[in-house]
Formats: sequence, C-alpha cells, structure tokens
Amino acid sequence: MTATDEQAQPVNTVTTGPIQGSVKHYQEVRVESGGEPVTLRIPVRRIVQTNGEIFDVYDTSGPYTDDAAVIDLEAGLPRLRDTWTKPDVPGPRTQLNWARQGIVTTEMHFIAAREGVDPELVRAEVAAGRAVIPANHNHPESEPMIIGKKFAVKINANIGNSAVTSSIAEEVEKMVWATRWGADNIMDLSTGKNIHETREWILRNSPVPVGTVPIYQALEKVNGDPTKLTWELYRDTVIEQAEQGVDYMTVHAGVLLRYVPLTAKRVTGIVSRGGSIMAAWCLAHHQESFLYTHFEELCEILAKYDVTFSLGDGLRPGSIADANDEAQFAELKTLGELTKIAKSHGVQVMIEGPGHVPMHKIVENVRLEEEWCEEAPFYTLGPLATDIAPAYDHITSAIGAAIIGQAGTAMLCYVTPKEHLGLPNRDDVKVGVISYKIAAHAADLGKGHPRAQERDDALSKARFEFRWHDQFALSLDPDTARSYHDETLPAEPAKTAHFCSMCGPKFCSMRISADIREAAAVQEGMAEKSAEFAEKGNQVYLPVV
Ligand code: IRN
Ligand code: FE2
Repeated sequence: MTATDEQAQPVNTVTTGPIQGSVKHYQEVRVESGGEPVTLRIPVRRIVQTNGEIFDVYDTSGPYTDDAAVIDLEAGLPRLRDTWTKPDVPGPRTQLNWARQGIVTTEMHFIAAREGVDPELVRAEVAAGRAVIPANHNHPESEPMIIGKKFAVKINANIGNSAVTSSIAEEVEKMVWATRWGADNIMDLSTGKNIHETREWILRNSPVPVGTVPIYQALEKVNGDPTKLTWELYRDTVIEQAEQGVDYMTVHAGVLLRYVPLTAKRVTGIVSRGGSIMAAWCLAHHQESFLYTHFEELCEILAKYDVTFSLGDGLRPGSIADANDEAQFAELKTLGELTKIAKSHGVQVMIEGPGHVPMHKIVENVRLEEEWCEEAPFYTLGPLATDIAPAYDHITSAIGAAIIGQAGTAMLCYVTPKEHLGLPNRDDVKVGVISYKIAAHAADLGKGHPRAQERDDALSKARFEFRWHDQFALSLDPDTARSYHDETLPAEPAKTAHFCSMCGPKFCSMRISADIREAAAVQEGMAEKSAEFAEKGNQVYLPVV
C-alpha cells in the first residue's frame, strides 16, 4: 500500500488490547466443509466474572483486541477466508447461489456458531433472500457475519474523509475503533483526496465487511459535476472497488426520472447524497438513470465478486414532514423490482430505508418493504423520531432505530452526535456505535432473540450483588461506566461496597432489598420452625422418650 501525497500521512498506530474487564477468546468449532474437516475459531469477548462465572459476548473487533496478535498495518490482517473452499456448482460463486444449491458454506458454518443457531437456518434464510452475507472474495480478511431478521440486529458505522478534513491514519483508526465498540460493518464514505488508498488501507485491515457508495468516487473523477457522469465511468469505478474487496455497495438505482418532481413540494427535498447526484444527472440529461437502465450489467459484475447490493434510498425523507410520502414509497416499489432482478442473477440484496420518521409512521416502512421487496433485509438510517435536537441525533435516531429494529429491520446505520453538523471524530464514532448497540440490543430483546436477555440477566445479577467490576465488564462501554463510578468513589474497596454515591449507604434500594431478602429468609426459617412446632402438637416440652 502506498500513499501518494501530503494528505496521506503514514498509518502506524491504532487502538489495540482487550476491552477493560475482558479477554479475547476463540471458541473452536469443527465443521465439515466441502467434504473436508475444518476447525473454525469463533472470536468472542470473554468476561471472567469475580464470582468465577464466564460470559462470552459476540465480538466484532478482530485481532486488535487480542493481546497475542501481532498487528502490522502495512501487511494487513491475516487472510482468514483464503483457504476456505468455494464450492464448484453451476451459476455464480455467491453465498446466495450456494445456499440455493443446498450448500452450507464455511462462511455459513462460521456464522451459525457465532450466532448460536443451526447452520441450516443460515443457509435457508440466505437461499430465501431474507438474509445476506456480505463477503467479497477479495476481502478474505473479514470474519463472516449475517444480516437478516432471524439473527441478531446488526449495526453499521460510517467513516471516511471529506474534501476538507481527516487523513488516512485517522480513518483507519476510526475503523478499528468502531469495530472495537461493536460495529458489525463499516462503510467508507470518503469523498476527498486519496479515496482509493484510504479504502485499500481500510479493507486490508478490516475484520468486518466494508461497504461503499461508488457514485461518490465516480463524482470525484468528474470533478464534482454530476452531469458529466457516464455509465462507463461508473461501471469502471464499481469494478475498481469490487477488485479491492468492497463487500457491499449502495446503488441508488430507484431514483427514476419521473420520481424527481415528486420531491418538489417537500420541506427538505432530496437529502441523500447519492440520490441528489442521480436526480441531477437525470434532470440534466432528461434521461432515465443509467443505474436503472444498466442494472442487469451491474448485477453481472457484482455476481463475479459476490458483492452484495445495498439498494439505496435516494428519496428517503429528510424531515418529519416528508416521512412516508409518495416519492419515498414510489422509490421503494422500484427497489422491489430491482431486488427480483438482482436475485435472478444470484446476487445478494438488502434494501436501504429512512431517514426521518415519527414513531407512529415507522412500522409501516417495514411492512411495505417486506411486501414489495420479498423480505430482503432492511437496512435503515435511524430513523430520527424528531427533528428538533441537532447535536443529539444519535439519541433521536436510536429511538427510531429501536422501534424499526423490533419491527424487523435487520441492520441499523448509526447516526453520530455530529449528524447534520460536521464530520464525526473518533469520540463521536464511539458514541454513535454505543447508541446503536443499545437500539439493536433493545430490538433483540423485544423480538425475543434467544441469546439477548442472558446478558441483561448477568449484568443485573452483578448489579444486585454489588459486583461493580463485573457490572462494568458486562456493559457495552466499561471504560465510561467505570469512570462515572470512580468520579465519586474511586477507592478500590468501593468496588465491592454495597452502595454507590447516587443514594449513599442508607438509601440504597438494592442494599435494602438484599436486607429484606435476608430478613425474609430468617422469617422463612422461623416459619419452618413454627410449622415444625405445630406439627409436634404445640408442646413446649417434648415428651421424654
Ligand atoms: C442507510 C440506510 N439509508 C441510507 N443509509 C446509508 O446512508 C447508506 O448506506 C450510506 O452509508 C449513507 C449515505 O447515503 P446517501 O446519502 O448517499 O443516500
Ligand atoms: Fe437528516
């Protein structure tokens, strides 16, 4: 990997080492793949509690949290999937085609172990197009993951530089940092200089699938003038990115010429970057979008690498006023048409969704997406449940994300506190990721996902038993939890004390409950004794025998 100009500083340091209170562990699983026995090492964040109990958590962080791993950013991560078999069957070498042929690929076995489900469920959901496994053959460094409503809800973190700020080094660190805190995927939305190099560094070092929006780079190639875009230039950009190993691509092929006027009376018009670029092209040429007219050719390219389509919502609402309007749903219907075409080429598809939507209008989005797009995994941006809180849009959007997640959305695209205001820095990335882990986990609980509540129960138990270290370790963000606790009670004995500084020792409800429980136990003992006493005829002096 070579960097070409002054903006591309050397990339040499990223955050490493386990998350506080945990160790990196690998669960070894023996599977049969392509007739060969293979040992898979499933990464987990292992929490060894002070009471001796072990709790393993789904882990997206890759080798960076492994103390034993040697990280060499120049060399990139080990090419984990290079040795895995790619079954030889008629049709493209895609997870969708393999699943349809009844084959459980090594990736599917890995995912089944990771999610704690039957490999056959993974295969069946992929075959039905209800789940996708973004795994470009040219990104063997990634650890397989699945996006589908029968599985844990996933989150995506957007990173990438812009023309005015950020270097390659910062973006690579943002990728490592986002996955450390639980990003299941990242998207490189770079638009400034060094787009190709930035992406190369990210891909070679990313343990999670990487998505892009190729039209952004295509636009850079024509110096930012959307009217100069051509299908050929776009196609070459897609091939360039697919060759590098991009796992999924946002394609705004549902922005049709005739839909553009539908946005004229909106409060916020077209807010999607990709959507506005394509709308500008269509209007300037008074022609149908080349993404739509060349869609089948695009399918053939993506099939070759097993790149997953993420059909973009170029006409998503950018305000509460515009939610669920005609333009938005016209596009969604077209995305349904395109889903069928992509699947007929053996290409995996997910569908992007909004945006800004008030709570009572959220569920309708999922129902229509399922109906029109054959239940292809839905991947939404929030949605923000209100427009009135810039600087807090990680919260306004996590509210909508939790609701849409419970209704069946498979992946949530995070929103950071800087949304609508500026490019997120490393701290914003963490706040965005944690906010979305909360939304995703709340959705898993609401859906009754078999494994979700175990973690809540473990943490609640630690909390009730005043095992402070365990409470921190089991949390999404142990560093912040601990530092908040330490602000008032920094001494080590406070880590086992039966109170915290919120209520103090006298008013701690947890301690009082524990006391009640103890008293009840004493009373129970007394009741037992009195029952025994009654049984024996209420005699104070037992007869001598
Ligand atoms: C996700 C759902 N709807 C939109 N997104 C993401 O928004 C999309 O995947 C991309 O990362 C980001 C920007 O997309 P636009 O603004 O170009 O549509
Ligand atoms: Fe917005």
